[in-house]
Amino acid sequence: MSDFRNSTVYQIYVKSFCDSNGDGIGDINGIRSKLDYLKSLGVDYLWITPFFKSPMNDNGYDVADYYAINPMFGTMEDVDALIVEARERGIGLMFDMVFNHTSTDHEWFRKALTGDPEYMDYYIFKDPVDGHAPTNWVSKFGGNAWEYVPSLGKYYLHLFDVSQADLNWENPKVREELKNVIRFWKKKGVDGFRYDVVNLISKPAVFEDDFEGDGRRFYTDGRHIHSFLKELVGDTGIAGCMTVGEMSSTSLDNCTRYANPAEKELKMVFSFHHLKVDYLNGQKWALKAPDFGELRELFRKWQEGMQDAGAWNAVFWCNHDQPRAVSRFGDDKKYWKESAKMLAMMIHMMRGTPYIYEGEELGMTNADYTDISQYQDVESTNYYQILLDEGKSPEEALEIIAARSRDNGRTPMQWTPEEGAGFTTGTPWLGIPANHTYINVESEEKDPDSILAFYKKLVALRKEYEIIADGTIKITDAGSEDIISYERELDGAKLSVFCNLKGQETPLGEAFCLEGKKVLACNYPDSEGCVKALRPFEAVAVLA
Ligand code: TEU
Ligand code: CA
Repeated sequence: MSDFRNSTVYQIYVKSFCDSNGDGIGDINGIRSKLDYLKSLGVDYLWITPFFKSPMNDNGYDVADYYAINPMFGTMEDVDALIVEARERGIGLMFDMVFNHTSTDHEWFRKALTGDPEYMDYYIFKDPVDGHAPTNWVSKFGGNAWEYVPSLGKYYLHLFDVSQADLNWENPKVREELKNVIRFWKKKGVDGFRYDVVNLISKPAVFEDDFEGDGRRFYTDGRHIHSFLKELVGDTGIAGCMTVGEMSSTSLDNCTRYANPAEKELKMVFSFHHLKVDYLNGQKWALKAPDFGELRELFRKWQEGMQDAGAWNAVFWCNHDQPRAVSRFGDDKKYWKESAKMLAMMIHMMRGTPYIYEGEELGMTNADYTDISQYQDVESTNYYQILLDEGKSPEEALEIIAARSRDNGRTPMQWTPEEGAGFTTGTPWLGIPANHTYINVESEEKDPDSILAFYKKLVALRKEYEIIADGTIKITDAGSEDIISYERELDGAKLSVFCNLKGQETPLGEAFCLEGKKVLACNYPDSEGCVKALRPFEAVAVLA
C-alpha cells in the first residue's frame, strides 16, 4: 500500500452511497459496484462508516455486534468480497471502530442490565447523587448524559444518544474485547481503521459536576488516553496500518502526541476547530457567517504546530457529520464550480492526508429541505425540539437546522440526473436534492472542466509532486482577510498557494509574477504576467 503521506482517503457513508437492491438504502454490494469509479478518482484508501449489526438509532454508530453485518447493508460474504475486490484494485480499506460506546442492544449491555456485575463493569454505572444524576454533564446530542435504570437503581453514562452507553476503558477486559475486534478485521485483510471520538474514552477517576461547561473538560483527552492508544495499537500489531483518530474538542498539544510516529499511537488525527468558525460563541445551534481571519489563524496553528512537533494531520472539510463545504464556506449558486474547486485546492495542497467525503468531489450541496419532517438525524430532531423549548419560532428553528443538520452531508450520492439520482431504483431513505439533475457523476465525467475533473487532478498532483506530500508549510499573508495563502518548500523548490474566499475580485497585498514559474492548478483559465488580484473564489498554486 502506498505511503500515507501522498495518499488520499475517500469516505463512504454506506447508507447513502449506492443501493444495489432497490430498498432505498445504500449497501455493501453498492460499494462493490462503484470500485472502478473510486479507482478512477485515484484514491488510495476507503474509510467505510459502520455497517455492523445495529439498531440504527445513530445510523450504525450504535454498534450491537462487531462480528455481524447489519442485514440492511448485506452479509459477511459481501464484506469479504469487498475486501478482495478493493485489494485487487490496490485500494486499502479502513473500517470504523466506535470504541467509546456500544449500542444498548449490545449483548454486553443486555447482560449488564440483568445486574451481572462482570458486565456492569464494562460500562459506567453510578449511584444517584441526592436522588439525581451523578453529574450535570450534557450529552452531545442534547439533555443530561446519564440515564437511570430503575431495576438497578443506578445511572449509566452516555455522552451521545441514550442508546449509546459509554464503555469503561479502565476495565482491562473491555480493552481486550476491543483489541479482539481489531484482530478479527485485520486478519480478514483490512488495512486501516478510523477510531470514532477516541479521545473521549478515558474518563476521570472522580465524576464531578461541571459548573463552567458541559463536562467535556473532564473526559476530553483524558488521563489515560495516550497509554490506552499505545496499548490498542501495540497489542494488535497495527502499527504499520493506516489509522486515524477522530478527536473531539481536542488540543494541539495532545494531537502532536496522538499523531507522532515516535509515540506509536496513530498515523493521523481529525480535529474540528476549523469547522467551528461559523459557530456563534462556540454554539453549533446559533448562526454566524464564517470568520475567515479565524480560519487562517487556525490553519496556521495546526498546520505549523503539527509540523514543528513532527506530527501528521488529516485535512478535510466534509464528513457525514458536517454540512457541505460548498454551501457553508463557498457559494453553491453563482460560483458553485469556482468555490467548490477553491475549497478543494486549499486543503489538497496542504501538509497532511486529504480526505474526500462522498459527493464532495461533485460539489454536492446542502439538502434543500423546507420542512422539519424531511430531517431524520437524531441530533437534528433532538435539537429542533430544544430550540422550540428555548422559545424559537418553528421558522427560526428550521433555519438553524437547515444550516447545521448532519443530514446535509447524508443525502444520497448523486450518480445520474435521473429520478433516484442513480443511487436507488426505489424510494431513497433520505430526500435527494433537486440539483442532482446537473450535480452528478455521469454529467461531470463528460465535462473536462467539472469539479470532479479538478479533484482527480489534485489527487494525481499529490502523487506526482513530492513537495505536496513532503514539503514544509508556512501560512503567509497575502494582504487581505479574504485570502488564505501558504508556501510549501522542498529542496529549494517553492509552491505558493493562494485562495480567495470571497465572491469578489480581491487585490493582493503584493503582486506575484508568473514568468519562469509553473501554474500547477487553477480554477480559472491561467493568468499571464503579474497577478495583482484574485478573481472571485480563485485558487491558484504556483511552483517556482
Ligand atoms: O461524531 C462525534 C461528534 O462529536 C460530532 O461529530 C457530533 O456528531 C456532532 O458534531 C455533535 O454536535 C462521531 C461520529 O462521526 C458521529 O456520526 C456519531 O454520531 C458520534 O461520533 C457518536 O458515535
Ligand atoms: Ca440496499
